[in-house]
Amino acid sequence: MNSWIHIKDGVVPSVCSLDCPDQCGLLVYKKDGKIVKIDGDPSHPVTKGSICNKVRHMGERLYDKKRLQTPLKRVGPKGEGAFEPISWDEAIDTIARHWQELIAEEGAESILPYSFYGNMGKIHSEGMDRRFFNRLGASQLQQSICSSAGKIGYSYTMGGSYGTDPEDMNETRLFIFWGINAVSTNMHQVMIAQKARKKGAKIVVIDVHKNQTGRMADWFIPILPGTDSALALGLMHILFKENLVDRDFLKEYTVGHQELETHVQSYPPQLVSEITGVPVDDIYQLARMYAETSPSMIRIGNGPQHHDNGGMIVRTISCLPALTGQWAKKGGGAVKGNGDFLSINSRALQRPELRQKPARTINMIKLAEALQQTEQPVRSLFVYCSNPAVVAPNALKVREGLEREDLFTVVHDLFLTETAKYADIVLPATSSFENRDIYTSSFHHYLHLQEPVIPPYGDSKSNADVFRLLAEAMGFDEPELKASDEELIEQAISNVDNPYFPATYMEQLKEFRFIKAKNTKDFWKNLNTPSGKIELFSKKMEHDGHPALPTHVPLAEEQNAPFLFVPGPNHNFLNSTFSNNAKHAKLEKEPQLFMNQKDAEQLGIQSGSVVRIWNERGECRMKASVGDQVLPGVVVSQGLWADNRGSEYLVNALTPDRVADMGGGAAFFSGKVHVEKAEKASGEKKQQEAGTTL
Ligand SMILES: Nc1nc2c(c(=O)[nH]1)N[C@H]1C(S)=C(S)[C@@H](COP(=O)(O)OP(=O)(O)OC[C@H]3O[C@@H](n4cnc5c(=O)[nH]c(N)nc54)[C@H](O)[C@@H]3O)O[C@H]1N2
Ligand SMILES: Nc1nc2c(c(=O)[nH]1)N[C@H]1C(S)=C(S)[C@@H](COP(=O)(O)OP(=O)(O)OC[C@H]3O[C@@H](n4cnc5c(=O)[nH]c(N)nc54)[C@H](O)[C@@H]3O)O[C@H]1N2
Ligand code: SF4
Ligand SMILES: [Mo]
Repeated sequence: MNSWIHIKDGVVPSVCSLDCPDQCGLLVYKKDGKIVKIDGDPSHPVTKGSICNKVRHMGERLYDKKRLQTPLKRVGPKGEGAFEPISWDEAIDTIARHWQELIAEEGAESILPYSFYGNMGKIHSEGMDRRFFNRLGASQLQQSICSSAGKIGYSYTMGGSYGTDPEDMNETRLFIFWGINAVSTNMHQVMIAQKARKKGAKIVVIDVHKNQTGRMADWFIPILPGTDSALALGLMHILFKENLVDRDFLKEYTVGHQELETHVQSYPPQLVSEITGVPVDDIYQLARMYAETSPSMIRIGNGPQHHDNGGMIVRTISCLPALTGQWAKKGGGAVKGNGDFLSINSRALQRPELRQKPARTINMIKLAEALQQTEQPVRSLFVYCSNPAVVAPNALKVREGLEREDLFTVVHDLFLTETAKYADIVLPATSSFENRDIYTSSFHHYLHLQEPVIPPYGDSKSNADVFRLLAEAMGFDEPELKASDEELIEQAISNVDNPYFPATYMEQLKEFRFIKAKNTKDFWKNLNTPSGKIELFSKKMEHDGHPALPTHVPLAEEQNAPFLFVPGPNHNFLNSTFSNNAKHAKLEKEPQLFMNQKDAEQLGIQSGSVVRIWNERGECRMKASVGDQVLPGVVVSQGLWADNRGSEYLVNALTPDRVADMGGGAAFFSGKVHVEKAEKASGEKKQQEAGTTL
């Protein structure tokens, strides 16, 4: 296979590995063997040479002085960050010895792998690691933190993550960005919409926060958090009542349209307006615009599904395109995710048969609880591609768990993250530019090959290499645990049981680097739902304990605090990635709490006032930004910040670890908080005293 490692000076192709829908094709510029510039690959059919600022500045992260170069062992209290370097031999031996003892005394289920998608590469995020933990017999992790509620909700209607092809969206006349901050989180979707807008297309944004995406819209519709099902049902009410639906399409390609028509009579615009905060006239106007403007596509974001009722919200919104027959129009429909067009042979990659007996599954949202349970306790945690001390809900409780003296924690990462500070052993990870891997996008329809661009940094090792070493140290001699990255790729893309998967062979991947899913055009005519059709009425949902028809379900009642708190991601970080890199933190400046003028006046808060935000789970401090960006009763912050200023920006100190209605998903945005004017940010005080900045 190719490797660009030995090219000292020149431009080589690559792909972005971050957990972002766009999955951009990249060109990496090398000088004297180092990466000096990262740019977009103009030959990529969707991302077309443009990339975000975060990755433009990726070099600062790759060569950041704080990047880990050797394994470390802890020499101070957990959480403090005192470590000293050790060799790989010592690190791997220490882990293997601990695990052998634990397995003998308490069983392999006392070991919990904790990972997410800090690197989206299939081989390194769900390849050799899975084989190893299957063979070990460790507890399994339900990877529910991101989009699982929405994915399940969408799948009830559409049978999986299948939606409109972004390459057809130049035809689209109406874009509805529904709970997606696309300017920050899906920039190529915005570029496509902006281009269509030049030909007359309209962009509508429905969000709880008028952020940069809302400001770019032709029409911004503010909505109360967790009420989107009601709005979608109100739109359906009008579409049926005014006979704006495509009855031929409904008859041929859906099940349950008659039941739905009767059902939505109980969502009249007046009631919907009271639930959602959207004026009655706007509900009528949006319904008529949706019926009259075609093709239209709804880009469903992750925001609405980070609520207690998030699965049902996405389930409900995903019924809309069928009502007006949008699926039959080029550039019409919806996208929640497109990942299933390129699902690979995950059985061949992960080898579930290596597991000798079933093991429990722990939901990653419930990490705090899992670390505190005394019956069948978790006694060892292996964290990779994730930073739970910052990103997991109820984060102070997570940190309490990580402090347990009887918990043996290993963290594999590029940096000494907040989580790594609690580890007994820290292992240095390569960046994706140092690895070989394959990537599939959740937005466009391309499979990518990544070949190594630079050699491993310092003594760092890739995820797959670490698990190969651990397998050897544990005395596992199955050949599956010795396979090379290239063999893993080969297995992952061979004999794929997916009609859309391109007949891809290594040679083609090497030649073209990105290959498109095939025959996706009329996917909606033959779906993976029980009926094969678009299911407006779903028996499967009923069977799973949900209403069979789309329904508005109110948020769980929390404690008696006045504000719903929506702490989403920000522009310059990728979840907590980059929050520890000076360049990106500087671009982002500091987090703010957006609040409505009316609420602020009552509390004597002005823009720039430092506010204390708290509930029974924890407390945060940041500056207020007062205006009309959010509705009364709602406060919004952006960014998952590293502990640059103590933990005062740790928004997950406040978030609930309740599980959403579907897929074991997270309810980050359904928590309630109190807000009051504070004296000064405590970190700011400390910084002023010490005269330091980040
Ligand atoms: N720059 C940047 N890009 C990223 C990320 C990042 O951290 N930074 N993270 C990546 C990841 S892992 C993901 S999952 C995606 C997430 O990206 P998005 O899909 O954009 O999801 P969020 O930003 O979580 O939320 C989207 C919007 O939903 C709004 N919202 C919250 N609750 C509701 C609601 O009840 N109804 C409505 N209508 N809107 C609501 C929020 O105000 C926000 O503007 O982005 C990816 N891309
Ligand atoms: N309050 C609030 N919390 C949220 C969200 C929110 O909107 N609001 N969003 C949620 C969502 S959608 C998501 S997806 C999660 C994301 O949560 P995480 O998946 O934990 O994402 P990151 O914070 O980016 O952490 C990824 C870590 O992986 C490391 N890493 C990168 N590449 C590799 C590699 O190849 N090997 C190893 N071993 N490590 C690597 C990075 O250095 C980084 O420390 O956060 C969730 N948390
Ligand atoms: S983070 Fe997203 S937009 Fe930025 S380069 Fe990567 S894939 Fe492209
Ligand atoms: Mo995510």
